[in-house]
Amino acid sequence: MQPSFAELSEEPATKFLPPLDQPIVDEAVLTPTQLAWRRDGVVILPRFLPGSLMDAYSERRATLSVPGGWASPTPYLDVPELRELALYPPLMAQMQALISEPMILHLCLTGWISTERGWHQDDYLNPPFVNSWYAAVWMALDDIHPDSGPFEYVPGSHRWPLMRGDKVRAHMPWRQAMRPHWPQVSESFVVPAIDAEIRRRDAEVRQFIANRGDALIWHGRLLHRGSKPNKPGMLRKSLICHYSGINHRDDMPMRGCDASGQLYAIIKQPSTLRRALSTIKHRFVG
Ligand SMILES: O=C(O)CCC(=O)C(=O)O
Ligand SMILES: [Fe+2]
Repeated sequence: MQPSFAELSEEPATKFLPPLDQPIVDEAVLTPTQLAWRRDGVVILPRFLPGSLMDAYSERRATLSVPGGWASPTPYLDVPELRELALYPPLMAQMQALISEPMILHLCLTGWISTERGWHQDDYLNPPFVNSWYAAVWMALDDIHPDSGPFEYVPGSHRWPLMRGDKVRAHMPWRQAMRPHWPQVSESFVVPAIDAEIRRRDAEVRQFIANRGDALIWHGRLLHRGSKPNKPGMLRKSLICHYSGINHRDDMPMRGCDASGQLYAIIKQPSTLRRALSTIKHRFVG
C-alpha cells in the first residue's frame, strides 16, 4: 500500500518558521514581493540578472562538454564566475527580505537539461531544523523553450504540510534509507503521493517559461519539479542555486565570504559521496 501525502508530511510548529510564514502577519506593511511570497511561495523577477554575470558564467560553463554540468553539488567553490552570479548582491537582498535573515549558498545545479526530478519539496531533503529558512533560485541564462522540460510548480503549496525525511525513509528498506541517494529511491512512492494530493485539491500547476535574465525564487516547501522535456535532451540553459538562512545551518559551520560580503558554505565532499553523486549526476540532490 503506497503512503499518502498526509502520511509523509506534517504541519511544522509555527514558532520555528520565518516571519512571513506565520499565520498572522500585518500584510499592510509588506512589499508586493513579500505578499507574493506569502501567497504563492514564489517570486518572479523579470530580466533581473545582469548580462555580464550571465555571460561570464555561461562561457565558463560551456567549456564543460557534459549536459549535466559539474557532478559536484558545490561547484561554486572552484568556479568564481558561478559564485559571482549565485551571490549577486541584489538577488541576495531579495531573498533576505523574504526569509528575514542573510542567506548562505550551499548547492548549485549546473545542468543545461531538465533534471526530470519528479514532484518534491526541497525542505525535506535537508535537516529538520531548516524549517523553511530556505530558498532556491531558478536563473534563466537564455530564453527557455517550452519543449525543454521547464520548471513546474504548484502556487500556494508552500502552505501545505511539509514532507519530512524521516517519514519518507520510514517507508523504505533500512539499507536504502541509510544511503545518500534515498531521495532518488523514494521518488517511486513520493511522486505518486504528491500527484494524488494535487488532484485531490484540484490545484493549479504552473510552468516557468522564462526569458533570459529572469529569476524565480521559490520557497523550501513549494511543490515543484523539473518536467520531462517534449524533446529529450533539448537544451535548457539555467543555473539553479539553493540557499539557507545563516542562523539555520549549524551543520555548515565552515563558511566563505566573497568580496561583497555574501556567504557560501565550504563543504568537503567525502570521496565516496563524491563518487556516488557523480554516478547519479545532479538529479537527486536538490
Ligand atoms: O529541473 C528543475 O527545474 C528542478 C530542479 C529542482 O528540483 C531543484 O533544484 O530543487
Ligand atoms: Fe527541488
